[in-house]
Amino acid sequence: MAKVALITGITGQDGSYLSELLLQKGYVVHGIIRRSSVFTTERVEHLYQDRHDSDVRFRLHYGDLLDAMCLRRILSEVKPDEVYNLAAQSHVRTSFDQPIYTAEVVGIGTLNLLEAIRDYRDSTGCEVRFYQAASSEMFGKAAEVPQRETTPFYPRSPYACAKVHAFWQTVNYREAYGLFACNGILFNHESPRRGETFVTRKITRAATRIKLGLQDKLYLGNLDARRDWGFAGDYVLAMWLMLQQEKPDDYVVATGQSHSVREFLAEAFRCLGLDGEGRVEFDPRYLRPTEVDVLQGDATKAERQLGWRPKVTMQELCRMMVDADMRLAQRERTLVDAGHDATPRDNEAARNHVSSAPAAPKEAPASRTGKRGSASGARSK
Ligand code: NAP
Ligand code: F7E
Repeated sequence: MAKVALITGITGQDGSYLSELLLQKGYVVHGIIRRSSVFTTERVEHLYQDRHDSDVRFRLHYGDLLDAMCLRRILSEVKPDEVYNLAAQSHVRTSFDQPIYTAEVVGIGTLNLLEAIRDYRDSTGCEVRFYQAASSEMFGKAAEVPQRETTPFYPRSPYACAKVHAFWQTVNYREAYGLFACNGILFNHESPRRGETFVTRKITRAATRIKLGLQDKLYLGNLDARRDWGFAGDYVLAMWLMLQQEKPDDYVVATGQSHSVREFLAEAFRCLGLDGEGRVEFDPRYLRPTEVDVLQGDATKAERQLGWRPKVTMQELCRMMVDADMRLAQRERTLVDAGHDATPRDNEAARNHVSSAPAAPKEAPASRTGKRGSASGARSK
């Protein structure tokens, strides 16, 4: 019998790569998606199967981590062997604007899911393995470099505080109820599918548009922050490996190398043969009230126990993202050259996930226009 997996956050970057991996391994994959007035399934569109087809191995269910009842219903419908909890309000800067919502989704949402799994197991006798998407952000103002499983947490954002809560709930369900529950403490991982408001993608998107004359400038915050950037496609394998072990445990997943935002920026411009002079400007609105200066992971335990190793370097990752974004920019250039508006006003507003009504004046979609003062603040965090 094929194994059954349930993924929350299936429409996100990691959800899409994990779905691909599990389908390749012969799993039946179920995912939870939120109802939205616009399509959010772009990253998993290529995996979609019509329900009327025979041998459907990829299914989506409406739900939300905040809706505990529906999580229970979905569990009893799907009967999963493995649950991967990837859903989150995952943007650190946004978590300062929406701390309570972030804490509810990331913290209480995880608890809702753990409770639903415990009840499902106790009432059916079916064992379920649980993966929690923990984060290197939990190390925050880190006590040591590199950070490993034993490094104390010192969270520096509402997002990180909520992830610490979810981490310990996961450990507690393992110890209190014998649930097979693992925390993957993943360091930053990126890809061409990365959300456009995270710094790597914001840079590769802007640099390629600058190259093709579609944009003048890029506005960024703290260029000195250092991150351990890996490739999301490598990291989802570590998630799966954790749930295949004899015993549940927590693991750091990282490349072991850290680079500054400035270095990533220089690499992206170098890939394009672009001179960054005068193209990048500082905007204090992208600073965080409390910053995490250096994240660099030590994944020795994952290598020793899971046999996991990262395959893609920061330079290769940057090249991969630049190449993918260049294809998007070329498409946009072609439309513009043919006299079309490549980003019609209505579509642009929808893509920004903001109202096109004149909301409170926040920050400009700087990564697009290089101008300030528009109402599309949510775009370019
Ligand atoms: P992402 O691209 O931001 O995806 C987040 C997913 O969560 C989306 O599918 C989103 O759905 C869904 N979601 C948000 N709120 C939800 C709710 N209330 N109920 C159900 N689903 C909800 O994140 P990612 O980069 O793939 O990361 C996956 C997980 O790993 C997250 O938990 C993140 O915090 C964690 N993490 C990420 C990194 C990283 O570097 N990428 C590192 C460490 C940990 P919509 O499409 O509807 O918005
Ligand atoms: O910022 C700096 C910013 O938003 C990286 C999430 O997946 O990884 C991610 O969180 C760094 C920070 O990612 C801009 O201040 C400068 O120091 O790409 P980011 P993040 O905050 O590290 C962790 C592991 C997660 O768990 C999260 O879910 O870049 N930075 N200028 C900027 N960042 C952004 N977004 N935009 C800027 O303009």
